Amino acid sequence: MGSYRVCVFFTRKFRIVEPEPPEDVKDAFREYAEGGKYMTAVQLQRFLVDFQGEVGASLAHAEQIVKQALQRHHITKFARHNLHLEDFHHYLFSADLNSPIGDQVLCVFLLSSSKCMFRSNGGCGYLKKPELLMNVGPDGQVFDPKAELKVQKTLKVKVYMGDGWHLDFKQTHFDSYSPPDFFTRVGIEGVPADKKMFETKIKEDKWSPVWDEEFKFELTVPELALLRVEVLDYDMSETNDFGGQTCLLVSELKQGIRAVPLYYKKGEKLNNARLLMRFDFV
Ligand SMILES: [Ca+2]
Repeated sequence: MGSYRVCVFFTRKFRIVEPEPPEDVKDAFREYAEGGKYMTAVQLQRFLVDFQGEVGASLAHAEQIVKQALQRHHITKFARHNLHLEDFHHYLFSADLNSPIGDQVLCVFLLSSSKCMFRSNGGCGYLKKPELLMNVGPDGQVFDPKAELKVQKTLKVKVYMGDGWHLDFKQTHFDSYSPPDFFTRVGIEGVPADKKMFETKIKEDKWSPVWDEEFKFELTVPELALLRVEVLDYDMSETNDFGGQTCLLVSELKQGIRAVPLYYKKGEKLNNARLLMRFDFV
């Protein structure tokens, strides 16, 4: 009898509860669907241009997104051509459809060596040196990262939520008797003045943590700034367990609400684990 009860308890503890879309997503849906129940491709296009900063986003592109976002429903016959709030959220939280950077430059931070590896279209490449480093002043002076620099850009980074770990890891991978206790580290690697690291709160016993926390980075040399993101499972008695990481070139970062895929330490992509984040330059 006793063991039966324990078993039931575990089942309950391990159940995956899908969090609902964050308020920002609901607000954006309300605004761009103009109070309606569905968002049309035309309204989505306006969202892409205004909110996501994708100035060149065409209607055809928006229609393509609607099609892809609806694919999960397997609607065939009476296909609808607009998005429900859940579809809109699904699109935003899809690492395949809504990545935070272009295809060309994706860099993965290798914690062990403190080096950045850049992947271009699946292959490996090296980042072109920012022009700043190649410019030589009229008197032959070169860029000095230690000189007093003015803030050029402020980057606001919001970490809404995470999901997908339960598909990439065993139930007992992080903690043996309960779901993981995830928190996210968000930081800037760059010139000394720009380096900074923040942490979200720890969300106990959640496979799909919701943080909704915002951090601000004042950047003096945004050209050299890398945004580092790392998810960890907090453990009181041992070292925290690694839950994925990424490293994004700030100059390549797309504004707006984005799905951020995560990588293992050696640079391989986690199939499902990802974060929903927002980036804004002010
Ligand atoms: Ca833990």
